[in-house]
Amino acid sequence: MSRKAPADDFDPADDTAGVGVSKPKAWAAGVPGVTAALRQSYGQMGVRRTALTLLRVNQKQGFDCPGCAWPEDDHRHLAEFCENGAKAVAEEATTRRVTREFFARHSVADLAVRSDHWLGQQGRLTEPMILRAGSGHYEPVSWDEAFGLLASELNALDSPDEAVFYTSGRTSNEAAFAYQLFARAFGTNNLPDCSNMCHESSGSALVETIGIGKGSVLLEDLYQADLIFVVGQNPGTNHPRMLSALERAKRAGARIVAVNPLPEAGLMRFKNPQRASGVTGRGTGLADRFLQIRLNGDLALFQALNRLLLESDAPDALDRGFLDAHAHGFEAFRDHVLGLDWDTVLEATGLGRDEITATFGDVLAARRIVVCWAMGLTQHRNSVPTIREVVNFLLLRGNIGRPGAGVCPVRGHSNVQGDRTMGIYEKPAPAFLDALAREFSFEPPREHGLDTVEAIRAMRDGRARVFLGMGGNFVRATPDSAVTEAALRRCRLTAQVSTKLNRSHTVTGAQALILPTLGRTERDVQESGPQLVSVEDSMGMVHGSRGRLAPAAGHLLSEVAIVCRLARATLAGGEFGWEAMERDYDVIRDRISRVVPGFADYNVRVRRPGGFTLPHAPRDERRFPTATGKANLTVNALEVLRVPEGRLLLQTVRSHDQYNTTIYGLDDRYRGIRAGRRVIFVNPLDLAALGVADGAVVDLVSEWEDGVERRAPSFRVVSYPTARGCAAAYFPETNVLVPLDSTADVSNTPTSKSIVIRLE
Ligand SMILES: Nc1nc2c(c(=O)[nH]1)N[C@H]1C(S)=C(S)[C@@H](COP(=O)(O)OP(=O)(O)OC[C@H]3O[C@@H](n4cnc5c(=O)[nH]c(N)nc54)[C@H](O)[C@@H]3O)O[C@H]1N2
Ligand SMILES: Nc1nc2c(c(=O)[nH]1)N[C@H]1C(S)=C(S)[C@@H](COP(=O)(O)OP(=O)(O)OC[C@H]3O[C@@H](n4cnc5c(=O)[nH]c(N)nc54)[C@H](O)[C@@H]3O)O[C@H]1N2
Ligand SMILES: [Mo]
Repeated sequence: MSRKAPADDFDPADDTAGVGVSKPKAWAAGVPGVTAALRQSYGQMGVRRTALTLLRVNQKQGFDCPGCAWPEDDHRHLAEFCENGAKAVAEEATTRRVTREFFARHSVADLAVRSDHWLGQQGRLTEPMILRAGSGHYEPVSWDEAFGLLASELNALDSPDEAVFYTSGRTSNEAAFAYQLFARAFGTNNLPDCSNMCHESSGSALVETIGIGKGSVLLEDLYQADLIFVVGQNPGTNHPRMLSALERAKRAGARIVAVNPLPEAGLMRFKNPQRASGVTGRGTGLADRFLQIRLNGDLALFQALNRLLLESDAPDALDRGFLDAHAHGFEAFRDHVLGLDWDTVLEATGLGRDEITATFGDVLAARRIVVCWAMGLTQHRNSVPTIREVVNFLLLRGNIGRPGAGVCPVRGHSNVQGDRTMGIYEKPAPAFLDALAREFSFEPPREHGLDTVEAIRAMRDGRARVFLGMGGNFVRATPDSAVTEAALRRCRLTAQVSTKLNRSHTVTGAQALILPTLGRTERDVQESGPQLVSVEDSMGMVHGSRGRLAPAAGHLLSEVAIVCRLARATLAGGEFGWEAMERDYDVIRDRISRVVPGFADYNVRVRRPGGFTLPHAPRDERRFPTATGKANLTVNALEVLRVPEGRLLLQTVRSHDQYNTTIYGLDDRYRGIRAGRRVIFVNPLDLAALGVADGAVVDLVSEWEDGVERRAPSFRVVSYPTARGCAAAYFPETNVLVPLDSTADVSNTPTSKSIVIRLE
């Protein structure tokens, strides 16, 4: 075994040899969840601030939790937050500060070798900072000079398409709308976002099949469902409040089928901390059936269920009335699926035929079915066909557009769905651009812009030279870390609008800017008074969010103010009214209400308790605004992802102590990991076959068709009950292994859940 020097992002505390490993937990949440959250919060913000802050999360007069996009229930508990929501809030509401003295002490070169964990732990950014060309340190800069530099670099480009305007998914509707308007007024649709790496595959598949790229269920539908599939998702860690909804659905009679290579604790058993029995009792067994599928086996599974439905002689196996009235493409779909080969299905899924038949029994017994999914379905080469097959499955029994049934892609970032609704999209619809043109009397660019992967290529090749990040951590969230870092370094200027320090501030262009901004928990006061912002959750509900805490520092500007001032510095003329928008966000909402369908009376409705629900044609009226005018059944070729001898298929996942690239701590409690992140979970039978011992330290080497060897050094092997052949390790440490060009067909999402690797 060859040993490599540690990667430059090593956390001194994250010593591979010092990792603690114990048995994975069989249940999630409950008291340890709450105490873990409070401990973290007290450490970051003290006891009094913790109480004041956490009581405001997701309350009707409070702020939207920056944790995830799971919707709030109408009957809110006093403490409508979860362990990981509390950690997200504590991370933002921390009392620690990154000051100009900090940057004087730490050179950029010094910061560049710190771990993600260390960088995040330094606290909130407090004033705008500049890294001048040739300098090794960030130094303070006035807002005016910062905007002036960005404006002059933008205006010096040969074409507006040499600028990249990235967005992460925490940005409010108001800021997102202003930001896309600025990019388009400047002259480009280069608006990549985190969604390109996240649910883009869901959007692509859903737009084609049902005519709208959003989920079709509301919380009430879950409570009325007979059967709920949770596929490729780890809600115990990533959407903890979803567990309460699943528990309630179960009490109302739903069966739950979990489809996952890992027996995730939250799916197996859940103790609700907000009910007495959750503190003392055994909790609720959530999944009635657990299908331990192989990575990438889901297309085969759903196609097999579809074949069983087509062959069934149960009189109501298919909803003929629905198919005749609303579906297109039945014959071609049927002919394709009837040719499905069972051996291929069993190979791809790793499941027994009896398991699939038994699941089919659940399906036949259920009138109303919901399928929920997240990254386990979206980050593979064939993600779009897989999700299309899920839609086929639901359409066959008329499970879209009626209560208790539908598609439920569970979104990640708390406003990632809203940002897209507001026009953060590199491929805007012509109707959206027409409306924008009318409202603001200008000609927006029509050519499609760059998505995330294309933006990296453009910077790598010198075709894009100024990068602006509205939130997020571009350098760390993206694939092929070495390539991406080199790409960013080629830029003339990289600028980040951020709340916290992260790696993207340390891997810079010739010049760099840090533009510190308010977080969701903070008061946003402009000339007209305190402002309200709004967000859209995973189920298309829009509601207001008001921060209550004093801003982390006096110099912070809101994201809206940053965009409006940058626009005024950059653009000559135009009828945009940036000053009015910055002064009063009601002005932005008025303009949104005239551009984006579904937002009429925005300012009135956003102030109603609970907000309002956006229209969704398939859900509301069984209308499918697709190219055919109907719901499209699709033909999806099944190809088994075969891994060569001696290799494993690796998925990159989140631990319980992280929020994407923000590392809260080094534990992953449910999976039994303490004090370390450089671990790889492998099935014991695979370890035996590979001749690698549990506890061994190995390098992970990815193998891809381009022949380039990508290596992530020093991971401790953990024998773990994952599906055969399917390993798991945490991102972002493993992003270095994901080839830039290995992306999903159609959606161009990096294949972060299926990377062929060998252990060395
Ligand atoms: N606390 C916390 N909350 C978060 C986040 C966070 O980092 N921390 N991130 C937010 C964001 S942006 C997002 S997108 C969501 C992500 O939420 P998740 O999608 O739950 O996140 P992952 O950790 O990527 O987990 C993927 C899950 O899919 C399974 N899986 C992987 N490949 C396959 C497959 O081929 N088939 C099947 N059936 N299953 C598979 C994995 O075993 C794992 O359980 O969470 C959001 N919420
Ligand atoms: N290998 C692998 N890679 C992945 C994934 C995977 O599963 N595997 N998942 C992908 C997914 S699903 C996603 S969504 C992306 C995430 O990609 P990003 O959204 O780019 O990354 P985050 O880590 O969520 O961004 C964290 C940073 O956002 C800033 N921030 C936090 N709150 C605010 C705010 O209110 N305003 C502003 N302006 N900044 C703020 C902070 O500075 C913080 O450091 O990563 C993707 N990358
Ligand atoms: Mo995401």
